[in-house]
Amino acid sequence: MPADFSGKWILETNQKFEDYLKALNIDFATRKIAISLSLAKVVVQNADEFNFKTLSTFRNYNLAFTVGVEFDEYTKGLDNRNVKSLVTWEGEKLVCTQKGEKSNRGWKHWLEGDKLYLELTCEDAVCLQVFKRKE
Ligand code: VL7
Repeated sequence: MPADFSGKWILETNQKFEDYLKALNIDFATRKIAISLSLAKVVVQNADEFNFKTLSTFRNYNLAFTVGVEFDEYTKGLDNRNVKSLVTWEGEKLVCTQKGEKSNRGWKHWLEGDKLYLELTCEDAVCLQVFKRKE
């Protein structure tokens, strides 16, 4: 049985998010808004099919994918880039590589206790977001 990420999650801590935003070339004003947001993640998981919604009062971002199937991702409302994305299981971690203009770009999700972890990487920036389950 793979890990089950399904549910609604609320951001609790967000380390080095601004470094990640800078690596994506997000402008100063947008960065200041972005780092002040309370983010929620809504995950629907059916076997290896996923739907991730990242929600905020400023912008939302939706991503649907199947593990092991490369797809074209347009990071609409984020840095607005086109990447080739592939999500795979590495043990109990869900690992995404986003091939495109930016090197070393991707993310990893895993569970620890009742928390959802998300590590976001771009170039030499690594952001760690920890979410708690919404009651
Ligand atoms: C990660 C980071 C922010 C520009 C707006 C800020 C609004 C809310 O890739 C992500 O999640 C994966 C893994 O869960 C699934 O798609 C999204 C959060 C956004 C990039 C870039 C700031 C502009 C943020 C949508």
